[in-house]
Amino acid sequence: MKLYYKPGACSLASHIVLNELGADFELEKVDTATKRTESGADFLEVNPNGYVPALELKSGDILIEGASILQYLADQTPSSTLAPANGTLERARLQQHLNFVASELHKAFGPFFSGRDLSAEEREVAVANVGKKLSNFENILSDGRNYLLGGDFSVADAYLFVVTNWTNFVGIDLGTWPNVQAFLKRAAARPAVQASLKAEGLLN
Ligand SMILES: N[C@@H](CCC(=O)N[C@@H](CS)C(=O)NCC(=O)O)C(=O)O
Repeated sequence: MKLYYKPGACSLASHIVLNELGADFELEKVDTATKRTESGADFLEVNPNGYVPALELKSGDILIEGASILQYLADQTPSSTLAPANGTLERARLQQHLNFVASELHKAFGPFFSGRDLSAEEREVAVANVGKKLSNFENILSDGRNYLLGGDFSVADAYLFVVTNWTNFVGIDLGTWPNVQAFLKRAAARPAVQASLKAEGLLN
């Protein structure tokens, strides 16, 4: 398998899950501005939408969309605790969290990554919007659970980790969301997370 990624981007969640599973995989870095991969290939031939993550399977099939890739990877090892069995309420709950991270929290960071400087007012609106979405997870984690589904780290936690970690890059203080802050620290300490951050050049 080959994961097309950009350092620190949402593709990091798939990278973390590959490492959590101990999977055999290669990485290929993508410059999403030029749409070229590090080997010089045209990334638009891999994903015509031009964004990471994209997963190339041994068969040559390409899977895109982070939430699909994460679940596909977990399902390759049914004994793993990264995703509950298909058809169960727990699996639907996992999908609820994945969808919220993708369509609500991830998208709320859009203004920060627009490539232009935000005015003070625009920044205030964008920070408030991220905060509103973080509160969803603050509430879920407020019963003392370690991870979104309860005890075990799941693929939704990998995605939530990556996106909440962006608060460090855009200067949002997580002090208002102490349970999310503790979650971030807990997830960051996982060996698979550390290995992925290191491989993407995000740790010294
Ligand atoms: N709907 C896609 C969105 C992926 C996405 O937003 N990727 C970003 C990085 S986090 C990207 O590659 N942006 C570069 C671009 O769109 O040119 C998914 O959920 O996988």
